[in-house]
Amino acid sequence: MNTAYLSLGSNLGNRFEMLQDAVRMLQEKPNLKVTQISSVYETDPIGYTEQATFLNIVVEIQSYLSAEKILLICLDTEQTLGRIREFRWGPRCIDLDILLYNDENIESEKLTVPHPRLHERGFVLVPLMELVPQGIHPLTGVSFSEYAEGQKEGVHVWKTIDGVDAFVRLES
Ligand code: A4P
Ligand code: MG
Repeated sequence: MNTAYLSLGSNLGNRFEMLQDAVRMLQEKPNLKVTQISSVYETDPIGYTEQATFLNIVVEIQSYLSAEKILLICLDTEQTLGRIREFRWGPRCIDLDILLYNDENIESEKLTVPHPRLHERGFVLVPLMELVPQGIHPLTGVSFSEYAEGQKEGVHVWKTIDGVDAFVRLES
């Protein structure tokens, strides 16, 4: 069994419903289980800053699928929910990234794991630390909490969540 962490973000349309729909779609996959979910955070945009604030979550999944297969599920979920890629780091109704896949280091044309920008983004680190408080970066050995120091500005709890099932049933 493999454990992976996915980052989900939305800053277009009904952001909360986008996250719910994406988690529901993940839950419906036969070979994959969503085992943990973070609080929902409202976060200032990073990269291209002239855009609306995001809602971000991190989920833990368990699956026998390869990281490449999980990436295909992420891309398929983005497409189904109607994501239009306009430009890099620009607004998106839903974005799913693989942060970690076990402690593996994967570098292929299509996939880089751990996610190359994981350690420099509060909107990823803060929710990830909720799920793995003692977590360390598998390549550098530095703890996520150490990386998160100084990167928590602009990352605020928007809604606390009481488990995956409660999350998908919440009224937006
Ligand atoms: N790819 C490679 N590695 C991965 C991975 N670990 N997970 C490839 C997912 N995909 C990976 O992705 C382009 C290609 O990256 C995929 O087809 C896959 O083959 P994309 O989603 O189209 O590109 P992107 O998301 O526009 O660019 P990028 O570089 O992934 O952006 P980031 O780093 O994800 O940043 N600010 C806030 N507050 N919250 C956010 O969620 N998100 C971004 C996007 C910028 N600023 C943000 C947020
Ligand atoms: Mg992405």
